[in-house]
Amino acid sequence: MPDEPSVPPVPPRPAPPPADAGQGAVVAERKVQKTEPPRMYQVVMLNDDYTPMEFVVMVLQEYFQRDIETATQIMLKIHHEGRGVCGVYSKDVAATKVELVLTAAKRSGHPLQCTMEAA
Ligand code: TYC
Repeated sequence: MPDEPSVPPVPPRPAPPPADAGQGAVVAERKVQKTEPPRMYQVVMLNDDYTPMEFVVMVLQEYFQRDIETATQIMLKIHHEGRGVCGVYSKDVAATKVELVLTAAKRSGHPLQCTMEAA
């Protein structure tokens, strides 16, 4: 008796269906849209020895829409800990707020510094 092949022959694959599924129309595959939420940035204010506390509270009220109590708490936190978060915003808004604060500080002759960092 002749040797049997140990692996049976592989049958040919059926041809893939035509892209138009035989209907004369190409159907786009539905893909789940994944839109990442925009990256957020925190505006951080830094302590210094010269900017008056009242000016910092005014800045927090004016540019970060904080009420006087919250503004005072944030200012004191910065005063004691060296830095504090004024708010969290999209990139453009955070950059604009940093500019506004630095401009206001410079105009008033205070060395107040603030910056933005990825939240
Ligand atoms: N340390 C300042 C003072 O004693 C007050 C101050 C608070 C300054 C917060 C800057 O971001 C600041 N007058």
